[in-house]
Amino acid sequence: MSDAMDPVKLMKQQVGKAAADRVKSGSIVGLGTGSTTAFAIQFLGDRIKSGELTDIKGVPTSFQASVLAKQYGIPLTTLDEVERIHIGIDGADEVDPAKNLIKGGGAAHTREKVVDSLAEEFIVVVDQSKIVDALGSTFPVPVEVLPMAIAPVMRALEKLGGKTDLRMGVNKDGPVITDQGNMVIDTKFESIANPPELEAILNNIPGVLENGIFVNVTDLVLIGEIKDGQPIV
Ligand code: ABF
Repeated sequence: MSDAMDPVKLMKQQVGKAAADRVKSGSIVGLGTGSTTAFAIQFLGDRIKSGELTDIKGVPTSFQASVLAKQYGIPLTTLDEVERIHIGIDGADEVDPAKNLIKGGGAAHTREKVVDSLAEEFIVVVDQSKIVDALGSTFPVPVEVLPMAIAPVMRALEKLGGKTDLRMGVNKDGPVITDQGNMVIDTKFESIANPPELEAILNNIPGVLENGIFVNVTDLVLIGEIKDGQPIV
């Protein structure tokens, strides 16, 4: 099967397009990270190129998002220059029934939380596999940590009942380094009964920059699935 025919890829494309279609001319757009959002960025660029969308500025959540935005011709701005973000589009690793999220599989959750939480309308783009009954069912909570505080933060996370793993790069020859120059401790909890409480507790550990629990941020979840071999949103 050729790459273009891969139904999962087609489904991500459709979800990304559905999100990009909701952007209106004159908007400041939060540009998320990950493979699904990458399609939204591509479709936004297509709409700008065709002249259908005008006066768009993007606020990237990561180096990856800014590279893609430049590649697809989306003008960028920063939070120093704009007072509002009209619409944000981003992926997630888990989504619970209250639309709370676990994010950070791409190690970009610190900037994502800044940008996503400022969006007046925040849209999450995911496939069906990311929908869970309760956060933490499948995915660990990514915790971004100052490198000099890795050991004490790991001990503090273990004391809270988390199973910790310093995230390593694909070749396992060194830790993943975030866009801010920090490291990520993936922390698996048996269950997360109270996401807002755990989010606050984790961020209160000295040395922690941000964790991947996102509460009360999401307005809309666009879910892609494959039915009878066909991708649908
Ligand atoms: C970012 O990319 C993350 O917060 C999340 O971890 C991941 C989702 O990526 P994908 O769309 O590739 O599954 O949004």
